[in-house]
Amino acid sequence: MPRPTRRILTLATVLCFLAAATVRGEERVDYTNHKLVRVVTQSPADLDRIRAAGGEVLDCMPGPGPVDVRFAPGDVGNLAKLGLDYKIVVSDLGPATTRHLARAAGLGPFDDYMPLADIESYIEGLAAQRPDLCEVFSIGNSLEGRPIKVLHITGPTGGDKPGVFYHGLQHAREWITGPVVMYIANHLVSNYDTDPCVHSLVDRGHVYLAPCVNPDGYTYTWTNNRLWRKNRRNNGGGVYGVDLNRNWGFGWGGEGASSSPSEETYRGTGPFSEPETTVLSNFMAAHTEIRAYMDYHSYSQLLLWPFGYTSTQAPQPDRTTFYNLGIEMQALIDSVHGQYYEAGPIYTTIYPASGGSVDWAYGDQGIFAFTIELRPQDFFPGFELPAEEIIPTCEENLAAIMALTEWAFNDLDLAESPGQLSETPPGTDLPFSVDVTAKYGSIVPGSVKLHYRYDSTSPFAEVVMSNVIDDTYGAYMPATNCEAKPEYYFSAMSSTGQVVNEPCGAPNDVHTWVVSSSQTAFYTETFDTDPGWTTQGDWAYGAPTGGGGEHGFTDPGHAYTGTNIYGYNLNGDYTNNLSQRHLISTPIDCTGREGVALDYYRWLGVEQAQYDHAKISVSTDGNNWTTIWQNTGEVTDSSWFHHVIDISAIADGEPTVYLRWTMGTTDTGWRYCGWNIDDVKLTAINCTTAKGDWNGDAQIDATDLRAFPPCVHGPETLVDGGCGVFDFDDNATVDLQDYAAFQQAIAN
Ligand code: 0X9
Ligand code: ZN
Repeated sequence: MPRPTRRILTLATVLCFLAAATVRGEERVDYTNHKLVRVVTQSPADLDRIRAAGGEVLDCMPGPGPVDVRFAPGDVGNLAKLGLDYKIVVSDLGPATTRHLARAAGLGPFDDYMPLADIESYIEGLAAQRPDLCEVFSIGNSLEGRPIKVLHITGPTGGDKPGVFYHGLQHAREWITGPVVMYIANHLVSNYDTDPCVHSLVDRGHVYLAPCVNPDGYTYTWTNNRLWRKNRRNNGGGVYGVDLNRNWGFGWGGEGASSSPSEETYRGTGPFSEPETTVLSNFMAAHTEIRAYMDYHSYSQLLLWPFGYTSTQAPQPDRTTFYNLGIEMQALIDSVHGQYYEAGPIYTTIYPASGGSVDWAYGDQGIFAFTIELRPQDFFPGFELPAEEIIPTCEENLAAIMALTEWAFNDLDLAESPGQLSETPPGTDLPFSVDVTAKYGSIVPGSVKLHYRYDSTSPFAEVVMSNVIDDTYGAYMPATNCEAKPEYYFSAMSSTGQVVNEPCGAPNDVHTWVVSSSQTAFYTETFDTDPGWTTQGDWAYGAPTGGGGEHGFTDPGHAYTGTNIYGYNLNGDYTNNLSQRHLISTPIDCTGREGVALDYYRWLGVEQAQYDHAKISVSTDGNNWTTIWQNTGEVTDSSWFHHVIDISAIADGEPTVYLRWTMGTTDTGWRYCGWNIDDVKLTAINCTTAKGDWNGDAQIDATDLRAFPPCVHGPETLVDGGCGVFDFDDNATVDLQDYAAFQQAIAN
């Protein structure tokens, strides 16, 4: 099913700036025993009646149909008198608004939300842990005089380096945004020594992270009003707060911002009227190395880029860059926990909003600026995302922000060309290609290189890649045999002097290549004669008769090949209330086999997996079984189906391998035709390379001779590289004793 467009939902949820009580806000707001009620309205007049009964309509565009309403305890009694259908969704809104009292001790940093002091201690703790990589400093003070703290992370290498700036909590109630920034900090610091890509990123640039840029507002959400959004400017008349994300000086005062101090989107008295936006913009303007920016918000799962003040988009080529980065991040987020974040420019994807930080960062400073609205998708739970979702939200967003950071820190973009092969047969050259584009400077001619080796213990060889077409560069790695385990990476140099590797952790992280011939059968059982396998229950050897089919289809009327098969009840359906009944093969010898796969034909009928079961398992001793396949839904084959299952993890190299097909258990109703199986094979990678045939081309000649000296002078002991073909005397070392035999082989 294609993804539904979330546009309408989004507008309905995010536009809603919640309770009027949250706007003025000096008093302590506590919703203990207030109820969230879903009331089904018939007409606009019903909305007025709900309000008259004391209900606060929370939907932004309430129409006829279900509407979310908050009722104070004293007003709940009025609900029944309205004569409308309703359901109490949350019986006590109190815990969410008073939860700051409840943070348990002994929790991990991402197990629950943290007050400001703990957030600051957390980043200061990281800096204390790795003073060689980190420092925490204040970039200036908030209105009430709280420091706005930034964690600066970079490796010890000097020189001019690019930077990125990511922050949370510009909007005070959007609590999930703080942990997301802290999580990025922890990832970079904790994995610097162990993850080659993190190490190289941290060395190559400045990462500036500020978990909380609105410390006054955030403090207020813990002490007074969980749903406070703005800063704490006293606007007079008992009205507080400027929406910091309407106060930035690019397109200030335009659409989607309010001039009214009591509104949630109040823009302030002028651009940068607030110390928080002034301090942040001064910091960004001073740090001209900053290339990318992320302003985390919540909620509604959106990934946004400029502009917010106008429907006009960024000019080319930046528009395409925003789009490409945006959809790459969107895909990465989706890949972690399957969460969909809609992506697009602010104005058209969420709503017009002027005076936002990303408009200024890009429009004024030329920084590639994004804003992500984090989880959840919907109004409920809205800003009060449950603590259990902190870590998943952090995880999915880490993937995206790492990609943005890598993009920002690389002067060149290198991407292995799409449609790349990763497997070739022996005896053919291995083709590689990479797309290289310059973002800063230009590509140094002749600097695009393929680095390769035939096994993980040899040094890398390098070849200059030639420009094939447009941005694509290609090169070949000379053919090898299928004992080789090729590894490779790409590199290129920018005229700025920066060398960029792909993958980013190279040479410690590399791509691999498989040299292999196709799978070939080493065991074949066509059931033309009775193989004498063990059968239980109604498992039988013989000719199928096309019976059964109470549900699904009947049994087959004929074998896949020949006359006979194994089937569970050759003449009809399996029975109800069945316990497990097995068909077990005789042992099969897989000694010396690699990449073993089960390859057979099936005709199976079985009910959905919560009712009836069919499975296949494998054993190396006939006692301990590993399931390799089971039905996950209803299966209704109406013809012979070719079924191939990789069993290499269990079967490779094993002297006795047993195969087992199981019928059952089944429940009390609905019978299907069950298992029918024919033409069972085990296949393995066919890789026999003659001794001396280095490149696997079936000739032993001068080409192979060239590879001999590195194999002798290279690693002493052969692990699994391609040099094994020169080990004529099989003593696990290629040496001069082998040379005589090799010369003999060339001569023949
Ligand atoms: O309205 C906002 O400021 C953001 N949504 S939120 O619900 N978190 O308040 C959207 C920000 C869009 N960005 C800019 N206008 N720069
Ligand atoms: Zn926000």
